[in-house]
Amino acid sequence: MNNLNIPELKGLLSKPRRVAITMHQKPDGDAIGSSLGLYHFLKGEGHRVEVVAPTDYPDNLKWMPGADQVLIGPTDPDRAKWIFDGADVVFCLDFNALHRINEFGPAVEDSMGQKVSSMTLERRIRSQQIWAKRSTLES
Ligand SMILES: [Mn+2]
Repeated sequence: MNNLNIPELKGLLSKPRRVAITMHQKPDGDAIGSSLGLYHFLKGEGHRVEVVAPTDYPDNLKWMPGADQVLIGPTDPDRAKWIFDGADVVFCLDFNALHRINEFGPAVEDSMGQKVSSMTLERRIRSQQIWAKRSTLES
């Protein structure tokens, strides 16, 4: 979904951006928690941030700070698509195949914004750590 490395991502976020954050359908604690954590962090950094859930999620996750700001996509699909369409960056958290966001997959795919998948980043970070460990062992 994305080929950004960490320095490139930092570069992209080095000025205020319009950021959309989304997660897999039927969001669980991982998906909502990571999305809201990133939402608060990026807002603190001066970005304009919107969180779109592809479906509703359990009430017992709605205590999280910022949960009232999450747009449940199917309640206003036009607004959800408008958010993806206008985003400079679309963070895709806790999934890596666009069919997992149901009818919003094409809107994310067609967005001119840079797509960033948390799973790809995790893999990249992990391989960098392995690489760092290996070079430490070899030196
Ligand atoms: Mn999950």
